[in-house]
Amino acid sequence: MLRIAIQAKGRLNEQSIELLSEAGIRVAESKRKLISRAGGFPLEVLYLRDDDIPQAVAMGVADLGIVGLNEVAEKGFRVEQAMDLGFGNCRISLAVERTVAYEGLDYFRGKRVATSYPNILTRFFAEKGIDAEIHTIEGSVEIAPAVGMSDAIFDIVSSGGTLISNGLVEVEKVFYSEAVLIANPEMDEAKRRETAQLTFRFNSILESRG
Ligand code: PRT
Ligand code: ZN
Repeated sequence: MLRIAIQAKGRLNEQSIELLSEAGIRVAESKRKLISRAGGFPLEVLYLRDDDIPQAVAMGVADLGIVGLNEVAEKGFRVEQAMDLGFGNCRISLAVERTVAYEGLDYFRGKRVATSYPNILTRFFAEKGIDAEIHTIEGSVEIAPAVGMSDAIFDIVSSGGTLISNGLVEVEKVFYSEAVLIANPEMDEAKRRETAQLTFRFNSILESRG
């Protein structure tokens, strides 16, 4: 039987459950349970924090996972990217204070940038030959410039409202993300066949959504 890890609570939880349910898979919404047996498909659902999903799938604790591509790219665990799921769209962007006269990436040389995505940002700056100071902080990254902790931030943006209300402007869109289905690379043949049935159902749903 396949086991899929989904976010226990948060932005991706509801749409993950909805996708499964549209695929004819009944999933308990009980967020207190760590694991539950689905109805309508030979599947177990494991409820985790999104941060832990790439590792759980890489280790084979779960065969599959639904998680933001941003988490997959940041964590760097070896997983297969089975399909894009068309929800949870966002980007990770560099933003500076409104008062800065921004003229390009050179601005970031020697600057302090606060982020929860240090690996993605390190790769980006290395590619562009920018030497900046990356400060990793968990949560409330958007307040770092105002409190003097950083000169800029690298954070998730969707509507842009959070940046505006913190006096920041988005200056570089670096990484585009959406929810993806990831798979353990060492699944056996039987599990691969079950996964193919699942992705077939998911693809039909995404097509009908248009
Ligand atoms: O508890 P757990 O660790 O599981 O959850 P979490 O708090 O780490 O993540 P959660 O639930 O906030 O987000 C889960 C995933 O949703 C992310 O990893 C992204 O893939 C995706 N996603 C899509 C977003 C957003 N949109 C988003 N807007 N994640 C976070 N945000 C934040 C953003 O950081 C900003 O501060 O929402 C705020 C508002 O954004 P604006 O631009 O709409 O104002
Ligand atoms: Zn998280």
